[in-house]
Amino acid sequence: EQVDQTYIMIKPDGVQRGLVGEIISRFEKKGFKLTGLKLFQCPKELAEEHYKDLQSKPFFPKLIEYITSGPVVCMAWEGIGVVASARKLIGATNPLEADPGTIRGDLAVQTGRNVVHGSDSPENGIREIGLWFEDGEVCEWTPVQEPWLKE
Ligand code: DAT
Ligand code: MG
Repeated sequence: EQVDQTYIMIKPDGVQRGLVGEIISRFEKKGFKLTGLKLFQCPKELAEEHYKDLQSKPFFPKLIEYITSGPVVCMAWEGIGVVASARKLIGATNPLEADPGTIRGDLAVQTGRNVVHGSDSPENGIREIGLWFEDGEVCEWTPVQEPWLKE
């Protein structure tokens, strides 16, 4: 199976609401490998680059304001099928449409305050990790639990 990388980010509302531990736990407990982690105040230019595909949307200025409104938690996660699986753990973009049991379904109510980001493809996972992390900030390591997660 193909090992992928995804960029997961706890947005400023998740940090302010004290949900950092709760959100990290969900990916940890699932069995994915954390390879990068930092608290970071995002500059406007980086937020704009990250969301450049949404540039023409009417909500773009508010989205940039939101993402830069306080520190975010930047994470890189690795695993088989991690991109699609993380999107399932996160739930639908609109938290009112997100299934119970998902992060947005359990912890949020508005699209504009949906607490977490997850890459939408393996290519974007690599692109976004490259955007948000400097060289040397992503670690290669082998968790002791690995033989108990994969046969
Ligand atoms: P996702 O974060 O589920 O990948 P997306 O990539 O389509 O969703 O949009 C990125 C973010 O932009 C999303 O998390 C919240 C914001 N957003 C998307 N659609 C929106 C809308 N119709 N109104 C306000 N904000 C929106
Ligand atoms: Mg997206």
